[in-house]
Amino acid sequence: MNHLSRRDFLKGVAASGLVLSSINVHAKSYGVIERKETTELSGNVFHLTINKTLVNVTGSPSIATTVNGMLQGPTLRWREGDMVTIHVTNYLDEPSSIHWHGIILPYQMDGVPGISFDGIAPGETFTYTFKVQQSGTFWYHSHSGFQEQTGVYGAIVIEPKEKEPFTYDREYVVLLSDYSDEKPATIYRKLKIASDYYNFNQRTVGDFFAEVKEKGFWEAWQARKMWNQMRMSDRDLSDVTGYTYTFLMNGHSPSKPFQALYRAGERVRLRFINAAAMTFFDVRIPGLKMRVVAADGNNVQPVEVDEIRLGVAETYDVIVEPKNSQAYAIFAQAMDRSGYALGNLTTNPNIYAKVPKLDQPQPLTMADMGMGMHMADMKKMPMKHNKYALKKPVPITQLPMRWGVGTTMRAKNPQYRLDDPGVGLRNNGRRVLTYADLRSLRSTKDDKYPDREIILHLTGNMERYMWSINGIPYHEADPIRFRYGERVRITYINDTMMNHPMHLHGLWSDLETGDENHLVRKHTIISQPGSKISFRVTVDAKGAWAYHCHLLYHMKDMFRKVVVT
Ligand SMILES: [Cu+2]
Repeated sequence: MNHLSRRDFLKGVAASGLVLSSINVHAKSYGVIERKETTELSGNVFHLTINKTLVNVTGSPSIATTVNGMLQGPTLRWREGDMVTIHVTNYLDEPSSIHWHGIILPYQMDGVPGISFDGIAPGETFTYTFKVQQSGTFWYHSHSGFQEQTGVYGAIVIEPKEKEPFTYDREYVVLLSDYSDEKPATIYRKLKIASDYYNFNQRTVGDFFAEVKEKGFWEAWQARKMWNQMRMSDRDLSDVTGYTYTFLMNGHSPSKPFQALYRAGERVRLRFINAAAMTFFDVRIPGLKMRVVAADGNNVQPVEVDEIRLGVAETYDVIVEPKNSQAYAIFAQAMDRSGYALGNLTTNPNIYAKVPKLDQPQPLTMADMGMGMHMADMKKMPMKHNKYALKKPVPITQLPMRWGVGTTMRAKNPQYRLDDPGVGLRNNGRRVLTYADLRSLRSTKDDKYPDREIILHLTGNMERYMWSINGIPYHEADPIRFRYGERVRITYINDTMMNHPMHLHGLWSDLETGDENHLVRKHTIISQPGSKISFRVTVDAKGAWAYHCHLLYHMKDMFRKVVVT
């Protein structure tokens, strides 16, 4: 029930002149519409509406917020070089917005309320218009409140001006998301009360004895002691899990999987997009190799893998060549193994692939806590951190830092771990894509060398579910200032036990993956727990930009405004 604030009440009195009729003042509602099938829209001019929509994702009805009544929203197909105009009308009872994730555009068109524009008030229309200067797979989502969790997202496919360096016969968007019948505000409140509310993977006494058997009592005891001292759990992989989430692929729950049809002999391009609020997905198609051809919309040197981890907001394009008219499962496990999204790649929609079993969840290691290498982990994980160091150091700009109640965790010995597939994917017998595998197709040999470096600590207090950058939450932080034309190297030190998918708006992030001549261009970079990672930014767009962790319930505080002058 909406509660009528005193201010609204008085406004109503003034407007109507009658006390009795003022009771209707809050009934300003645009109603609830029925869910429609997701479709594709193309051209230069688009009309989008944001509506409350009745959906049934989990078996019981709930109210989602959607674009054009679709969960997920319509796929927008643009052409590189075109001017596009998008009219967005907000039929919610609260402000809304659409942000075009990874799209290079003037900052006033970026769609972040409070930074790019004022947001779209209820009943109002905002018109976005900009020139499309890139191609590939991207997505859009609301940047207001928790609307992204409840359905305001969709795919963007941009056709390139020039021929692509690969060919295919057919393509599908494969957009992954997480849906809950619980209200996002309720989820957030529960996390604030108990950060492990949704985590049912906690350790048992039996686990400890299994560990003793494997490692010997002393080592097992030491490891447990350390975790306890840090008041952390090595089973805390995701804040929000399959306990409340249903994982969707193109809006389909696993009980009625998304169907991707193919004909024998075809090469199929799959455009994977992680549009989830909180969930990292590990994607594989048992029986098929995936040839990765693009990361975050940018072409890379092709690499064949069995499995890909998609952090929240990342995209990967792959090409697969299914054989023998078989049915294949497109299997996207949540990182904590509490559930999966599912698709069926098949020649016959009546034939379903066998669904693989969920992997066993793996605990975090001491390396994930930034405690350097445990002997047992050392054997498992190749270390080549020298490769990731800057050849010639540059001046470091010191930014304000606050250690205290908001920073209960600290990585003592953070390492570059670009060749680490991450917790849950190590030594699983499959070829898993890592950042070290990514090389841009274009040469970056002649790109400007960094002028300076900034170091950002990703910080938090897990028990109190507080998140921040350099120990300072957004509402207490000064903007980060960049000079137009400079090239900045940014290094993250992740002092927490969570993966944070960090997204810098408006400017590309050129990730140092170990090959100086082929830095890979991304818009979202996963910072692994307890690790270090560096990328470079050419500051080529003036204005104010948002910069934040893309986990929806971290975003409010693990956020900065970036000002380019
Ligand atoms: Cu985060």
